[in-house]
Amino acid sequence: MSQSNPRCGEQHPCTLKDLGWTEEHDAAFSKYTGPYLAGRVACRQKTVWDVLVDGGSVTAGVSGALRRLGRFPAVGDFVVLLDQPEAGTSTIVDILPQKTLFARGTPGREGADQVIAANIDTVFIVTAAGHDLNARRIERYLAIAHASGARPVIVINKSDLADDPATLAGELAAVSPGIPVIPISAVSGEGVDRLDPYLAPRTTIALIGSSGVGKSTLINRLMGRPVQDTSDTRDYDEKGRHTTTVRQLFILAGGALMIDNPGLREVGIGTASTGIAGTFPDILALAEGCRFSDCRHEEEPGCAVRAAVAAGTLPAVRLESFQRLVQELAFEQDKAEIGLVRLEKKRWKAIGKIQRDIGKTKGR
Ligand SMILES: Nc1nc2c(ncn2[C@@H]2O[C@H](COP(=O)(O)OP(=O)(O)OP(=O)(O)O)[C@@H](O)[C@H]2O)c(=O)[nH]1
Ligand SMILES: [Mg+2]
Repeated sequence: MSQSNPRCGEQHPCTLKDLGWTEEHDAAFSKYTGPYLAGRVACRQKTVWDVLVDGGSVTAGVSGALRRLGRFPAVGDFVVLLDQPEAGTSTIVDILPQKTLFARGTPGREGADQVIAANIDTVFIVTAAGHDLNARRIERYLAIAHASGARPVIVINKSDLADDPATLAGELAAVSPGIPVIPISAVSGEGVDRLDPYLAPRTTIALIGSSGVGKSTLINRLMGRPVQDTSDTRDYDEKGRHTTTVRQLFILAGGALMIDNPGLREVGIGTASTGIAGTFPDILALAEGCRFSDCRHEEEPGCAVRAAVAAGTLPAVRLESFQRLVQELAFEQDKAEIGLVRLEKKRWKAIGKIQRDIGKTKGR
């Protein structure tokens, strides 16, 4: 199958409700009367968006007002369209409130979290047996998944390549207390039915993970036909070869909605602290027993977390990982704050200039 077709939203038999529309959306949309349509963003192609509407799809641009505000819809967003069939155009004029917003920090950029997708119920963090399997990377993915408000599930793909998939699952379960860890093979189909409980109709699942772990292969299996290109990992170079280049939402036969994403190269922790709390509940529970409530688990006396490491009940690497991510979060939050201060300064400068201009006009 080729990805050359620029329109990626397909015709479909679904109603808005089938696409995940709820009573809250009804309430938010009720202020629009006239030639307005509601829909859900399936795909973004540079400057146009494919939007699924009742029974079909339209390609739309974004209104000047949204553009000026820097508000661009993400895949999964519910949007309001100004439909002008006579002019052959549709324009997105509003983005309805988001239930969850899945974003990742973009290292090196000032306080800008990059939105991956909106209104996600479940995130499948996909990894693969072999070199991709890395507990530390999974902790990062978990942190951004928890911060989004969506429920994370870890999927270990390519279990056909592992001698003992259960052992791999056990390794990852140790760094993800309370999170389901499911080994599957998207190629052979082994274990894929264990994903069924997360694929209820009208729920939205996002697939994230490195390039080449088999996200698109899994979508193709769940769709029952090849809707996405996949590529042999032998073609991948050091940086990974990114076969999927645009995010896209698919409607599975059972009625779930699934978003395929390009592989992520860097996973910044972002600026939300909730993610770390969700990812390290074991460390936070231990920290309750520390003598000082602001214990950093470094040199402080009476540290219950370091005591657990010394007793062998908490792996030292997990504490290191926690400390590294906390530091990174503090750095990202500082960066975001500095960015805000700069913006604020810019704003005051602009206001000052406007006031001077007004003063000059008055004097004329
Ligand atoms: N052995 C084995 N190979 C698999 C499995 N799933 C996917 N692959 C192979 O892994 C390669 C990469 O799969 P893709 O589905 O393109 O990976 P992706 O995660 O979508 O990659 P990007 O689009 O670059 O992010 C392909 O050659 C697949 O055939 C599996 O369960 N077992
Ligand atoms: Mg892909």
